[in-house]
Amino acid sequence: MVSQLSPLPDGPVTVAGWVETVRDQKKVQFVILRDESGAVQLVNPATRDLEDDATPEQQAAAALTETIGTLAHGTMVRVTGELKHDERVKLGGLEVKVGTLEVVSEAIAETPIAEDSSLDKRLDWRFLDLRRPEANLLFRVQTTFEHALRSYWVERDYIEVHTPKLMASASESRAELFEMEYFETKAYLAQSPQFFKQMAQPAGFGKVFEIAPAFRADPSFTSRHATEFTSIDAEISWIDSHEDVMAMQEQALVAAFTAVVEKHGAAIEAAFEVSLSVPSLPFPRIPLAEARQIVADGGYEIPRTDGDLDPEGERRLSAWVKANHGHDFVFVTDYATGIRPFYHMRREGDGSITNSYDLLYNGTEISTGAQREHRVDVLIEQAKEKGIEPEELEFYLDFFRYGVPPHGGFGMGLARVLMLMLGLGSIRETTYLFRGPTRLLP
Ligand code: AMO
Repeated sequence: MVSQLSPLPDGPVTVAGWVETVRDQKKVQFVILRDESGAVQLVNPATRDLEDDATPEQQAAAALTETIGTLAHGTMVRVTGELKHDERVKLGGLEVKVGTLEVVSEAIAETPIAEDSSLDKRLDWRFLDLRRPEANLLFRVQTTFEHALRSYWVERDYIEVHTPKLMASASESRAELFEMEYFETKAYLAQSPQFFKQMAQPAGFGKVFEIAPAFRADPSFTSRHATEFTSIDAEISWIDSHEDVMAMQEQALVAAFTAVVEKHGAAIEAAFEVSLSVPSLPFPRIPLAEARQIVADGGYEIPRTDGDLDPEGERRLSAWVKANHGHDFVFVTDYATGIRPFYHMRREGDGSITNSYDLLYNGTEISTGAQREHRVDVLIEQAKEKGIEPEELEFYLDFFRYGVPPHGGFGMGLARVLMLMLGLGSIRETTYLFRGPTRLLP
């Protein structure tokens, strides 16, 4: 690894990676060699125009010069040479004088993408796009973030579940359902592990989490929607209200942000010009009606008629929270029954409000959570009210007929968290391979 060269003393080394650039001057050649850990300058005194009586060494040197002169960007090479520490060298004060250079895998000379290529073009060539150091860092941040969440839950005795992604029914809006032939019947791709993470509660699992794909047949092309995304879900038993779910989620996020800041804070600042800090506890909480008023007072009329915030409303609310509470996160609570799914528990004494919330981060929704309705008769009524025939959901309703503790949980989009954490413009950047209405390749 290139990064392992630095502490080595001057002397013989072997290093491998891909060619970033070649500067082929008359008397000397410079190659920038990169791997995922960094870049190093290779140097080779050029040997050209040999006399007829050239020695075998001179012929080998001329062959090396010719090889280096034809190296295309991206070519994979293995090099042996002499390492020299020299402060004048820009890339980390290191230089390797080439002894031998083996071309391990040639690259086509014309690279299909450049720094100024459109995002769509870069996604066409995602494996080349991912060679950018910032992209590599991004997925290291993702690894740390996910790992820290897993650790947080595992240390607290959660069980990790893997729910099926082939389903017999919708769990969220039917408008966003992928339907497929399934032998003699139809199947649907899971929009969320919702039903099956809830199933863990009557199963006596108590606390579960899952990090897995979710699918939405959403034809939108916004910067925050994908047709397949990684959903981080958790569900816990014996809660008093959604407040317990929010408390668990904010603590898990603080643990994950702490890990990311500790491990990558400086690199994130250098690559993305974002000074990431660990959010303070508790995150602010604002009921939806109040949130709408704050946005209205700020001079923005939310065009949606269903009572929810729209993306501009979310941005404005977050800006207000930042200015007034100094916080990047805000829980918007108390969503109206009309804009929530049938399985959300409604407020005791006020059926127009649910025990639910959305979590906004840097201006965008990253998560939805709620206490679930666990009383089967109430659940059936709420399903009917939303136009869902209880017969379609018998398997789910059965979960609530044999004893079930009060419970709740949340779902959170991984790519959205990363996009907002690193100040990037789209989840297309923060998804390893993005899937949208017009993208199934690569
Ligand atoms: P919801 O539908 O709000 O809730 O989804 C939860 C979170 O998942 C992410 N998300 C998406 N990310 C990318 N592309 C999409 N098309 C997309 N749709 C959703 C968002 C969103 O906040 N079952 C509930 C969760 C629960 O109550 O536990 C649910 O799925 O970050």
